Amino acid sequence: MFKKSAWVMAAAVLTTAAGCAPSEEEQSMPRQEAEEVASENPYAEAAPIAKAEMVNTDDTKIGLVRFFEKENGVMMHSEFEEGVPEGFHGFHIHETGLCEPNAPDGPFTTAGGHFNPGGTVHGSHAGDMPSLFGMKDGSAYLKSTLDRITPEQLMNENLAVILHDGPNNFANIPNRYVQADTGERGPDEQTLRTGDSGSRISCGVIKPANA
Ligand SMILES: [Cu+2]
Repeated sequence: MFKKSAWVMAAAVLTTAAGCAPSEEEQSMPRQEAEEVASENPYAEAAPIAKAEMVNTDDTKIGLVRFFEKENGVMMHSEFEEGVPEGFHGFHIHETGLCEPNAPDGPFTTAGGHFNPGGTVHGSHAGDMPSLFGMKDGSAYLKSTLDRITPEQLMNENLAVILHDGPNNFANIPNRYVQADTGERGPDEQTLRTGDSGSRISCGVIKPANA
């Protein structure tokens, strides 16, 4: 009995030594090697290729969205210090780089619909992005990779980033829902086009970063 316990304890000590302490190899990883590993990080950023200064309906700047080129697409990096209502918000790239808070059809309607050169439904638009989450203090931060839009489109097509008031359903309306007016099942045309995230609360024209 004693012998077995002693063996178990010895094994435990050995396991601890092997499992927790950094090995000599790990401790002495050369600096150059560590830098090479960092440069392979897909989220490593160089200079942005395009950016949008986001304003609210009072035409006050509340955030900045920057786009970085990556080997396999684009990295979108957005920061809002304040002014984002708490919760999720539809967040898209729209087709016209014109942000007019006092537009007759409603704030920032001048930015048009989603950037959608492929003529697809919402959720598959080139301008679709993940939703932005507003914190209780009004700040928001979102970083995401995108590969349905190209760096060239972001720099040359005069587009806009739009933040909506409400959450986005990405046109994900299952067929168990029936449209009240037509009796048809699933999403209606407006949902397929917009994701129903409501009015526009912030807008920024996407400009080449060096402009
Ligand atoms: Cu939108």
